[in-house]
Amino acid sequence: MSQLTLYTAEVCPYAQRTRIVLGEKGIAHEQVQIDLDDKPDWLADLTPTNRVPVIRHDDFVLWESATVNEYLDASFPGVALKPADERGRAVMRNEIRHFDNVFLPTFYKLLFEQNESVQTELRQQVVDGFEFLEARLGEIQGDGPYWLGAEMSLADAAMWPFFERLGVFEHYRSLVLPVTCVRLHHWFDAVGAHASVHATAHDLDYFLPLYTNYANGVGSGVSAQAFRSGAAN
Ligand SMILES: N[C@@H](CCC(=O)N[C@@H](CS)C(=O)NCC(=O)O)C(=O)O
Repeated sequence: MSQLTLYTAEVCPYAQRTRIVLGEKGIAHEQVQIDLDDKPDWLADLTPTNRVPVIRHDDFVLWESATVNEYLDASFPGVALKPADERGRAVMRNEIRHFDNVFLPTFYKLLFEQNESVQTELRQQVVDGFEFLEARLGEIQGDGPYWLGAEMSLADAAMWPFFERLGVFEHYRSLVLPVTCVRLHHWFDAVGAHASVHATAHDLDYFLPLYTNYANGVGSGVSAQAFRSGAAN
């Protein structure tokens, strides 16, 4: 029987991606919680990124949520969380890549930004980003309701946790997902209805105090440094 350990943090949306995949596939594992404000020294020995999520599968250690999730999906039985054909898988990877490298940096820069007129510009850029994603869904989703169509995939697991935190952005930065983004609204509800996703979810009261530092621009971890400068994590 193989042993699987997930190094995670409850607040972390990237680790949440992996928890969704573990839940959706019903993979037995243990979780080790990492305090992101007081990371253990051994985390840097486990992963050069010094970030969660990390998994240890027997003697194999792997980090980076997108890579971890592909590995878990390919290595364990259960529902397949990727398209059956190579083209579909390539599209899925590009959707996640765009989200991580283009959408998220602006999204988080808005949360860190303290200057109100810059916030106004960034808020518009994020709304443009939502509209881009909405248009993208129109091109690839068909009748949905998932990102890639009728089946849940790693793309849903990758994006849902960040949309779950939208209330934080509304509270601190008056950002809302436009009502015209009908596909995105439906998608969020459909993915959130999965038991595996629901099991990882929290309400706004949980998130708001945890994001105060980011909203005040003072987060000091490696993630905060990256997002404050508008980089990807
Ligand atoms: N690209 C990474 C990002 C992971 C990440 O940024 N994790 C954050 C927590 S949400 C972290 O561990 N940060 C450590 C720190 O801020 O010191 C992934 O997809 O796994």
